[in-house]
Amino acid sequence: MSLSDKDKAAVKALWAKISPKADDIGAEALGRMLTVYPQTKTYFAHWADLSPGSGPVLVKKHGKVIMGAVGDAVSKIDDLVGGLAPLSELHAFKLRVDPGNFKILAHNVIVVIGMLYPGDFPPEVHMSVDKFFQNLALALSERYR
Ligand code: HNI
Repeated sequence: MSLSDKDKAAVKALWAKISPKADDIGAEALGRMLTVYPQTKTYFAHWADLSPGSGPVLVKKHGKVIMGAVGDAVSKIDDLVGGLAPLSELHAFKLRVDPGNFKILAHNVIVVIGMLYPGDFPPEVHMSVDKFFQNLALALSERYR
């Protein structure tokens, strides 16, 4: 399921369009993941309080961090495994995030892109973006083996 040149072009074009709003997309996607898939909250237990007060502030801050890494991955689209190796290492050995969760977050990001940019997200683009996130999730899972 490797990315074709057409997939790569579609992902880069969409990213160019949406990246100015990456922080908002990240916050909305992370917030939805924590609400809709509450099992993912366990990894953020050290944030202590995920609701009212400080919750949204931390979600916003971390949504930005995650989307920064997604943007970085877009720039390394030709070598996601190599480009994301340090991040894979961190999630595998330090954070110990079950790699199944990468697909859950990717799903939420895709939902939010579709919500905010319906006109830029026809099925063909959706498919290329989905493939990109599948590859990103696979690259992040690399160091677990
Ligand atoms: Ni993730 C920290 C990127 C998925 C739990 N994560 C980071 C950092 C980046 C990042 C960047 C900051 C690294 C650093 O401090 O050097 N994470 C990504 C990306 C994805 C992803 C690109 C997938 C698209 N992370 C997930 C998922 C979970 C997750 C699915 C858990 C459900 N990540 C964490 C946790 C931290 C983290 C926990 C540490 C947060 C903190 O502030 O302590």
